[in-house]
Amino acid sequence: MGTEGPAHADVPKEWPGKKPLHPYDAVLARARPGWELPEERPRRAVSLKAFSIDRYEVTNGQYRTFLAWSRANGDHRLCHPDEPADKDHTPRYWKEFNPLLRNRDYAALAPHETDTFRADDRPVVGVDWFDAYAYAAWAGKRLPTEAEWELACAGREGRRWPWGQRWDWGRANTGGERKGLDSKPRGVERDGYVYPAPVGRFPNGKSPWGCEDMAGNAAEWVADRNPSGPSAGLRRVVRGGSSQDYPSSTRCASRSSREPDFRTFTLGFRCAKDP
Ligand SMILES: [Ca+2]
Repeated sequence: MGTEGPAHADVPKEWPGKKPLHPYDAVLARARPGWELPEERPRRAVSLKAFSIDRYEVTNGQYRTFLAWSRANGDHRLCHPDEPADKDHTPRYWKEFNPLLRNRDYAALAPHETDTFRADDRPVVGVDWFDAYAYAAWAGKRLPTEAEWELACAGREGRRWPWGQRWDWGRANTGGERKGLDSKPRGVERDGYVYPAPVGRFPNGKSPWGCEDMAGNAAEWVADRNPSGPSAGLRRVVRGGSSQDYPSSTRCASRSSREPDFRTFTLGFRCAKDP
């Protein structure tokens, strides 16, 4: 285990058969209260205006409709002003697979099918922040702010994960289980999905607001820059973790950021809307 302190209460101190603790245990253990990562601090109250937010991540099927419109019209007037000229909004994995996914050893360990990143009922991934912004505007919506996203995930009671305070492998599509994070043998994909699952496949993991797949499945772009404020950075914030992240990275307060033109097979989005 790591040096942070005693293991999280949800993590057995010893595996069956007295197997020593795996280093990955420390990753889950950070979910303990008070062990939040530095970028999650300080906690502060934020006042929000009324808003609505999507129940599901935006799917390939929904995005396909937008893309057809975008290609037919070549109209980028709704797009973000910083978007590169004549941008192609096609998701990356509708066109190609990156070297990691083409790697034979990786594909054997984590196989994917042609439809894994293209099926209508799965979240669209391989979209960058400009794609997400453009889709939301086309749909008459917008990207949620980071604060809106967190409220929709954690509720007013500030849940650690969308369903509550304790980690539960059956409530989200995350990673980690193949590394032996729980008492199952290493290599078992306990939630059934290495990559994004069809949206809404884990209804027991819904948030107090009824939003699904906020923990895991596709990680989600939000509107904010990171860092925010007067010296705002170029990167945009990503929330919720993905199908390949450890449970600690799928907490409602967990956050990361990426350059706005970054595309990967774990990253999608959902939309919000003013009432
Ligand atoms: Ca998600």
